[in-house]
Amino acid sequence: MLKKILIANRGEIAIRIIRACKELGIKTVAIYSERDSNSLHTKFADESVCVGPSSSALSYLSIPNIISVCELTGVDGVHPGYGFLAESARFAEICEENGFKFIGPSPDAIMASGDKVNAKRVAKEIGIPVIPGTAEPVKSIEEAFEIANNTGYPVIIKAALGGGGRGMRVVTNSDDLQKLFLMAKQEAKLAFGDDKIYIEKYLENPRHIEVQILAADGDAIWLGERECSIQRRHQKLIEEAPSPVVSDADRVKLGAYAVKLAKAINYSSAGTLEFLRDKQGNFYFMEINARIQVEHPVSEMVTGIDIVKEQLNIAMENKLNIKQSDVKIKGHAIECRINAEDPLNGFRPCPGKIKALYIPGGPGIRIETHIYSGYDIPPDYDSLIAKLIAYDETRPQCIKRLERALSEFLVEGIYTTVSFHQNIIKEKDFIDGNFDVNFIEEHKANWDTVKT
Ligand code: MV4
Repeated sequence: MLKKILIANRGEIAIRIIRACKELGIKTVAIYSERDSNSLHTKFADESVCVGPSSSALSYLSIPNIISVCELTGVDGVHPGYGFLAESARFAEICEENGFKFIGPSPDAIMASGDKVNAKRVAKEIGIPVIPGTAEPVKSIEEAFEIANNTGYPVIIKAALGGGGRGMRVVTNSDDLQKLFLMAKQEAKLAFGDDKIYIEKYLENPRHIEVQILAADGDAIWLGERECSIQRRHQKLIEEAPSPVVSDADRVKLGAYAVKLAKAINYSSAGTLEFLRDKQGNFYFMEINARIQVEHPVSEMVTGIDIVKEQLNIAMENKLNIKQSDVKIKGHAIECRINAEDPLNGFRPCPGKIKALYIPGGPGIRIETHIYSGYDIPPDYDSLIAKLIAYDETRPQCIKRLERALSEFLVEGIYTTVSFHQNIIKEKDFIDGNFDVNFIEEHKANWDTVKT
């Protein structure tokens, strides 16, 4: 039983978790940095405790400070949200060692997911398609040449502990391989403390499609996919469910892959499996995200399942209370991530005071945000200020609803990416569902609200 939990996060996701707890009768403890003393999550929680100065490293990432607050307030669990300590196997382990239930996967499952080469090897072993290339870390330059010659150029070099686009290098011909191989190794060592790297065939113009799962005690179910190809510099901007290009047969196939892999690594809690889809429509498993994700609401809208409540339930009962046959995908949902950034100035972050605010509403509109009129956005953290989610029966209706809600969104005092989203959803290729991960790069020249 969870009577009281600590939320090791801030912003909209801390509020999302507090809301789920309130509805389940679980008491909440918020933590905050000195800079966040006026942040909304501190007001919504039953208790809130300062864990350090503005710097994340000394507050939201300080394991000793957070564990001290757990002890001080007598919680029996910790929800990490996303980012910060969400995928730290060490943090999950320390929580458990001190008797605080970690509301997420086990340390072993976090580690198995965090090592991309390992996840890929396991996937391949159980018959899930993976991108051609190495199944083991590449040790020598000779080996790198052999793999690249076998798959053919271009190839991509990735860090085993990278993910999310960090530490990647595309190699277009054999002349560049040695140099980029050594650079990638060095960078991986610096960024991730581990120089393990691997090589894959580079897929041109892929789509990023991910599958939401819930798992507990050897059991797992899938909740459909999310289309996440609309992104800029590896930051997702728009996510939707279902994907405009995934057929019912594909969905069942992807779901079966996801469940099989979740069981193979004994995964528990909510998680996501990322796939790339090539131009021919083939799917390849890429990596596992061992956390609740920013874009989870679109899956919630089309399934009617509260994924955060399910995470809490799994942590309490160590079993799933939903059967696969209960999961039905209905309607269409699209999420826009609204950032405090200036699209006319290279998406420079724009912290500062919100002078006036109108938050859209009406039928089929859901907003996840921590901002309010008078709130001073601190410069120290992620620039996400709101998620606008539209839901309707069909994709065309959903786009019209989203357009209507974006036009109602009023944030004065700072620059936001609302206008940028208005540009995106007006593009014919977006409306037609005809896009891939290069959509923004290929279309931004058409938009008068964007300068990079
Ligand atoms: C790739 C790829 C093409 N071929 N791997 C970027 C994020 C990281 N998770 C993997 N990524 C990619 N891996 C191969 N073999 C292209 C990307 C990629 C990408 C993937 C998903 C979403 C946006 C992307 C943007 C650029 C490149």
